[in-house]
Amino acid sequence: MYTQAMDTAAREGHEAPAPRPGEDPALQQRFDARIDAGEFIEAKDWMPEAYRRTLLRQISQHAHSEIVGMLPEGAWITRAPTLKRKTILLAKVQDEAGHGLYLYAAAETLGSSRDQMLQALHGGRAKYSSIFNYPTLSWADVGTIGWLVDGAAIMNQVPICRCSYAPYARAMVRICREESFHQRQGFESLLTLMQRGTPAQQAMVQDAVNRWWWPAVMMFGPPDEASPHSAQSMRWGIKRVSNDELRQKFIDAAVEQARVLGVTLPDPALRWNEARQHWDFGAIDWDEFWRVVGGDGPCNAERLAARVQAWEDGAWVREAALAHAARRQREPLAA
Ligand code: FAQ
Repeated sequence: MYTQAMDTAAREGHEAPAPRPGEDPALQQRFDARIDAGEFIEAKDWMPEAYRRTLLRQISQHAHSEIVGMLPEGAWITRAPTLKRKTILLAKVQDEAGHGLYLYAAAETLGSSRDQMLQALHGGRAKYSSIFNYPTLSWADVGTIGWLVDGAAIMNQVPICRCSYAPYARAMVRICREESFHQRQGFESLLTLMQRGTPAQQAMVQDAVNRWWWPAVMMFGPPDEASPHSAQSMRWGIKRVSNDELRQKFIDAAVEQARVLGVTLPDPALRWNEARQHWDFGAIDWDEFWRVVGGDGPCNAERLAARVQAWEDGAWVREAALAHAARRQREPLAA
């Protein structure tokens, strides 16, 4: 279900941007031909500056999302209802940290340092996914994040395993395998609450689904016609499937899963469309999306403050690691 075909929407009609001053048109043509032939680009290969910048923007935003994404669920580690659930949640949050590290490492191959990327995040200049600016109010939110947020993340990320930039594509293979575990543990946790829980626990699940559904639908980004980067990113094989197509695939999958869980999705306009062979859905509140992306969501300030605090609290660890590395260089046997 989450391994949709990674063949791509047509690239025709998207012209490559003109070479920038100083860029050799012959190199540009060779690059375009490699992209058209479906070849992967490696870190040391020539690439247009605009391609490099687009990748750096997307990969660093993605890395920040994984790291900030640890916070909403992390808040429940001390309150997980059983030791089993606590262990699973600890492992999941730790996985997200690992994803952030693979992605920062992939972004570093494009010439930016981790410090620069983190400064951009901490200074409010870099984006991360809108979804992590919503609060986790109950235990059911943790299962719902696994089901819907990881579900949306996989839908979006499986096609990136075939991104034209090889270091990003390689990082995504492992990330997608782990995300798919995350999605299933979330679904299983909700299923347990729905099938073996009390009416109050079932109501808690429905309440969580009501709050997370629309933010999850928004995760795929603005509609295609309002997405400034999509056309060029599709042309370059960075994006393989459009925002709207992925959103539709996600909704189609989630409707059936909601039926199995026994929860209602909070969209009265959801209706099967026989002609389209897809579920029609209601209007998305794009004002809310842009408000949250712009910094004015329920938890933006709290999330950023937590990341800055963690960075400051970790300063002594970084200093100690650097001092240790310097000592090993000076005295190789001292380790
Ligand atoms: N939130 O022209 P487009 C996860 C921005 S990881 C905030 O369509 P693009 C794992 C966009 O950056 C979730 N901003 O842009 C997990 C751009 O702004 P800019 C993250 C958004 O790049 C689970 C502007 O709007 N996943 O969940 C959002 O072609 C559970 C115009 O948009 C990724 O990052 C948004 N939702 O397409 C962790 C996947 N959507 O840069 C913990 C990789 C759009 O011009 C717990 N990224 N914007 O200032 C992508 O696939 C793409 O970057 C998109 C956006 C699809 C997100």
